[in-house]
Amino acid sequence: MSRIVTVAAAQLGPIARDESRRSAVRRMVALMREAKDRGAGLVVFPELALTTFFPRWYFERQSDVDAYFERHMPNGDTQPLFDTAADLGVAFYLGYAELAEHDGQDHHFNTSILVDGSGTVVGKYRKVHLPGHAEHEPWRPFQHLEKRYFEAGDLGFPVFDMLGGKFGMCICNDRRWPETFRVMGLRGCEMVLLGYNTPRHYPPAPEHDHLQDFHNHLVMQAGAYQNGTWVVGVAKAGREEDCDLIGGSCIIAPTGEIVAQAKTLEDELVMADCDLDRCQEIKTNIFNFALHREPENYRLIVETKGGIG
Ligand code: CDT
Repeated sequence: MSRIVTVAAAQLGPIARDESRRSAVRRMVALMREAKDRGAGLVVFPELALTTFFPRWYFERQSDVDAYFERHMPNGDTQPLFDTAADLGVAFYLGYAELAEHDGQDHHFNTSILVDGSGTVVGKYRKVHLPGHAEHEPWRPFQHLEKRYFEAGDLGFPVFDMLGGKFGMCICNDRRWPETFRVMGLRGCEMVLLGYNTPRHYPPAPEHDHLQDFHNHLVMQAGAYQNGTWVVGVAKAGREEDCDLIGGSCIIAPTGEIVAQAKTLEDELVMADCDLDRCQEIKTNIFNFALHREPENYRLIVETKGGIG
């Protein structure tokens, strides 16, 4: 049986601070319909795809932060995504800010879900690597307050069976950490779906601004090759509220090669036919884990956080 999944990386252009969720969802539904017309079975949207990237602002009142979060998924605003998926028989990945309640306490996560072609949630991931800072730093031209507004994810890096293959998820900064891909690789992942919002300007090290696109592809291509998995990286791109976000959404083969890439910084579909069986080219050869890994020598990776050097 063929295991070719036609994937659409559904890049979004900027979402303004005053743009409603309904409007963002309308844009995503349009992309989903176009993707289906072009043969897609899976559509991948960016990180925090329902609103502007709100961690760029410091909010004193928690209620102003909570306004960007979803207490339920689906909800009235996002139901059209689920209905369209079921209508078209298309699966999707969606990034959003999740407000979960456990034991009477609110918990805030930067979350993604995997929804199958019947509109059913089949997997959830909560961002593990939260970048940026926890306190207001007025010297910055814009804030990156993910460490203030979110808790680190508590679900690890699971993989899910769907469309005849094994799918994993991660979110933006997670892609810079090889452990992210390796844990999913060890679970046999065949396609990693990931959304991102990456400003071109990095205030603590502006000398790296010109390397943002290079680093974006470097880490995703390495993650794909070193684990023999497809990687679908999807940006929210363009000038969003005076902050330039890189684009570069792409689909990467298990060999590490980019097979399709965005040409714009706007709403755009990037499509590829991805043969999941191609993962074996790498998984049974150069990165045959069972044959070549030496985990006894990697203990330090889980025994220390900051290093000992
Ligand atoms: N959204 C996200 O994780 N963005 C970070 C920006 C750099 S750290 C401030 C990223 O790793 O792309």
